[in-house]
Amino acid sequence: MRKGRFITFEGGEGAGKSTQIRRLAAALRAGHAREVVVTREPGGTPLAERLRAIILAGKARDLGDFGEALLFSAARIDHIDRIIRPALARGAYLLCDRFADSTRAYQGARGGAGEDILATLERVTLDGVRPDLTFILDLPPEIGLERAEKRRGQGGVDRFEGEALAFHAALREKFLDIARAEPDRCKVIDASTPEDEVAEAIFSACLKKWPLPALGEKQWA
Ligand code: T5A
Repeated sequence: MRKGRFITFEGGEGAGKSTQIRRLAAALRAGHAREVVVTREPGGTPLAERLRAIILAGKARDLGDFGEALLFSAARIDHIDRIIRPALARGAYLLCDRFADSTRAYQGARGGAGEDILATLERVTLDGVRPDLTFILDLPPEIGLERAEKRRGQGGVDRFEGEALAFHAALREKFLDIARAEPDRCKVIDASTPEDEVAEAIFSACLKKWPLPALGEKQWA
């Protein structure tokens, strides 16, 4: 029976997901007794990491939005089977950098793969494994792309960073649409504020969802 807590982080490029996952994982590990698992998509297993390398190098671009959605979903199925489902069954906090909402947003942003077909693909792929809480890190795409560029240094852009600004603006709207459609699961966080403020907003939302037991107890059960 599933006992764990599944938290996903979503948003556009350079929104600060990896930074905030590191911070939340450290806070959870310091203060609480549950196991904490940090993982990412596409990736998280050897096979899914191989698919990640192919997709982010742009080698599957010619398949189009739906073809790329199939590859992300294939990677996700392996990730769910080998990492996510077992960790949740052990009772872990599972923090995942991107998940199914990224397919809805990125592969849905251009409208080439219809919403209905992406929803059907998602249902089959997830097979009932859905996040308990999703943070949508929201910021203007210009800021996110600039952050991603600074961090990248001399390296080249990947498959999606290289898309036009209009694509990144459409993505932002897609993520906000998802949050509006599922307000109980999704919390929109203003990611344009300093790192500490973003971390505080995320931690508060976790505490609201899973209140701490009496002060002094180590376990955030
Ligand atoms: N994709 C993925 C799909 O198209 N469909 C899918 O189904 C899935 C799962 C993955 C790509 O694949 C696409 C989406 C992506 O394009 P990736 O390398 O994992 O590629 O790319 P991202 O997930 O976008 O990760 P990034 O590393 O680019 O961004 P993060 O993790 O959001 O940002 P982070 O934490 O690395 O921060 C970026 C920089 O900003 C600074 C950090 O120090 C860092 O230098 N920063 C801040 N600066 C100022 N203020 C703050 N509050 C800051 N927070 C972080």
